[in-house]
Amino acid sequence: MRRITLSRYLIEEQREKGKINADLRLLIEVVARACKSIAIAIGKGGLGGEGGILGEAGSDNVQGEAQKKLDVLSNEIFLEANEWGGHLAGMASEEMELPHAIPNRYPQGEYLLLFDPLDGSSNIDINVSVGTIFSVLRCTEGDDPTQANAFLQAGTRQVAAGYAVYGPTTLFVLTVGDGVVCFTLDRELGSFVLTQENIQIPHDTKEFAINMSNMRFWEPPMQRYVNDLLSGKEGPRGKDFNMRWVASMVVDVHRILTRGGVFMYPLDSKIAAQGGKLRLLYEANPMAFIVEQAGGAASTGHCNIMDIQPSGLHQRIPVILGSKNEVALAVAHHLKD
Ligand code: P6P
Repeated sequence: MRRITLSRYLIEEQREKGKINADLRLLIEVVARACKSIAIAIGKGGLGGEGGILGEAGSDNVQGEAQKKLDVLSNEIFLEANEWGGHLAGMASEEMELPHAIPNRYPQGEYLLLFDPLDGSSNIDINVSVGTIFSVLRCTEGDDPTQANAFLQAGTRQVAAGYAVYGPTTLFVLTVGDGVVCFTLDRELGSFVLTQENIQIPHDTKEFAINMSNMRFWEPPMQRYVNDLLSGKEGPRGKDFNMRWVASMVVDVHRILTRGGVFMYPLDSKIAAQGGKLRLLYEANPMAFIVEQAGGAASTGHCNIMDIQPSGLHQRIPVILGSKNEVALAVAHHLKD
């Protein structure tokens, strides 16, 4: 494979395909640089700073979830890296209730950056891979980027999305609407190098990802669908299935991008009042954009995720995404009811 760095890939997407402009190219490069900084911080684990950077921060985020020290640090890294470049109108994060306004001392750009700075952070203390998820929108003319309303745009309006995986290797997966590419951090160079291009998710699969401990709380369609998977060869599917659940969405989605599968976090009666577990704007939408660009599908069970008109910055929704024929079968169960 050609040894293409992220910078060269972005320049070629801009110069030869006109897929992005200079500001979006700068935005993505700055996001990738912030992910490198997060990877370094995570790599220090218990060695970083006084008493290490593992463990609880002693605060809760807007979701009411106990923050890890690295949640707070990763959020700060993203804000500091992105606010001065002149490419952003504003930022929104899982870790902050309200949007982050670009300080007046810096110029403003046309883009809105939404992110989950450290997804799967419950895995940090047990040294399991975690990641960062980001989504890019344009600020609509006349919208106030300091207000949540400017960010409440359907996923189909995303201009770019991606994630980083902090694992045995540090990966940066990206779409700018021209397919999905994956870069691997060359730690000697300090650059992300293209290692997979035109990623395609197999349309069928024998592997599903879901937190089975919630089964008794699911709605009937999801129970029926998963029971069919569990029935295996003797059941209506006529084949056996394997199950994986890392509890880091970025890792479960990256496995699906790599070898197919279906990832589900359905409604359950414990979280029905919240609308689901995963957040629409900075988890479900960016992952849906990536999965669809890789030939997969992403649904709530009742509609395509990217068609949803958001009602709130931290809105949660049920998620079924991955191999498109498998997603279609899960959706069919929901449409029967
Ligand atoms: P559970 C991580 O907290 C996260 O938001 C996703 O990354 C992951 O898929 C899910 O929650 C795990 O949820 O209920 O299995 O801990």
